[in-house]
Amino acid sequence: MADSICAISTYPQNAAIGIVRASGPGVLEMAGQLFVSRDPSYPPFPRGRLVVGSITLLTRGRQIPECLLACFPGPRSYTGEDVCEFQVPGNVLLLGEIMEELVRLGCRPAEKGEFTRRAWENGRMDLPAAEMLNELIRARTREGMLLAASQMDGALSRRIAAMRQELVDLITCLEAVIEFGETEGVALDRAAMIERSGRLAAELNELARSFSAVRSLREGCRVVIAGKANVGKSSLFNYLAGTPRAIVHDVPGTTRDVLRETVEIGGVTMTLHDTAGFRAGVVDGVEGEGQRRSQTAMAGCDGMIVVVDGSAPLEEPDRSVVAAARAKRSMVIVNKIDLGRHPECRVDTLVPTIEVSALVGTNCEGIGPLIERVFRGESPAEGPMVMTLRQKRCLGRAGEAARRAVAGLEAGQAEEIVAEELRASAVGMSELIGEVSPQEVVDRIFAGFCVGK
Ligand SMILES: Nc1nc2c(ncn2[C@@H]2O[C@H](COP(=O)(O)OP(=O)(O)OP(=O)(O)O)[C@@H](O)[C@H]2O)c(=O)[nH]1
Ligand SMILES: [Mg+2]
Repeated sequence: MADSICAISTYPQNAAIGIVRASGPGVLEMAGQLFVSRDPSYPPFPRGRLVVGSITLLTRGRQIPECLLACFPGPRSYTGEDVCEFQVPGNVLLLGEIMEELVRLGCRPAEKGEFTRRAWENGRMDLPAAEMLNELIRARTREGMLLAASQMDGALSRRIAAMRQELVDLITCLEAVIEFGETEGVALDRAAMIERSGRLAAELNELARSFSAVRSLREGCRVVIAGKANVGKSSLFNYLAGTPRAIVHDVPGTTRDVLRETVEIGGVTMTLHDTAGFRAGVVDGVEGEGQRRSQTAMAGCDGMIVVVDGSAPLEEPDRSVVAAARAKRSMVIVNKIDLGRHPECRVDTLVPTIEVSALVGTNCEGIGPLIERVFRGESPAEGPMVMTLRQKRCLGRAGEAARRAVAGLEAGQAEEIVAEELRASAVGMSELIGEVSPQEVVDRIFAGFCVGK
């Protein structure tokens, strides 16, 4: 039988309210020992209702007034076990004292995510829903938070379970042919089999694709501001960040480290990266290292804002940065137009471009709408979506195996081999919904949670 656990579930900082939670055998009795209800008819405490009273710190012989207690007898509780929650004035020392009392009465401090792990182990929640809960807690963008919330209804697991049922049917057909093909003349309808497994593979593929569509919504788009040295990247970075975060200086090669600032522009959440400018011939020293960091940032980003100096001819570093940007979502800002427009500053017309002066402010109000147009994430379709890398990998394995099965069927491979691939696909699906789940995978998932969740 599981032991009993307790944890401070609120952020460990003095606040209006703090919550200590306990789950496992005996916690309702412990609550009865610690909590004195204002209403003398309790305990037993009513299910899920907040009861007003005080907490007795038994070791100190003191009463803490203005406390609330909620009890949830298992199995209809968050963890599936008996659960109690104390809501108390949010002093960290007080929360610690309550923890000590609970430990003295038989609880042990919970590990990260242990409440939710128990919920999963007791069938109160499937693995994707537990992951979504963690995404919801950890989301850094509003869109990501809302998306995670919308994914907690178990739709992904239901969809996967339905697909796996279809796979099982296909495998059963193949097994019948393998078993009775020769003796009883059971024949395989290959065309139908190809059609059905092809549809499954396509569906898996489509689900896996939803991962990249939701990623930028969830994490915010990573956008690098790049270009030649001294063109005004840091000036624009500061303008967009709304704060003089980066040093602006007339000496080329001012910025060396990559500076990051998360901003919301026109409803698009993004993390802007200001980078060291490129200068032909500079490869060594601090500036050379800065340029290498710029290259790394450019390689790893989702989108780019290229800045060029509109008052000067386009040079080599400009051209290669524009070329790198073409492979991504990107836009060009032609800066310094207050100094006049140089006829040889012709930018690739395929990339959306705006001409501004960061110094004077000319046209800067047009940057936001362009950013919105270029970097707004695709709105993910309705329905189940894949939101964690683990889920995507499981889907990837399931999808690849399904595609191999289709290829095998088309190439006239033996039923045994095709059935093996379909079984591999089913394993990927089972892993995704957590029915087959290696210990270390589960450990890793719950280690990503907060203590107390
Ligand atoms: N005339 C004019 N000067 C500008 C404009 N934008 C920036 N500058 C000036 O250009 C110089 C370089 O600006 P920064 O923003 O530091 O340029 P940077 O691209 O970050 O430069 P590095 O970090 O060295 O690569 C500064 O003196 C700015 O004041 C502009 O629109 N017009
Ligand atoms: Mg700079």
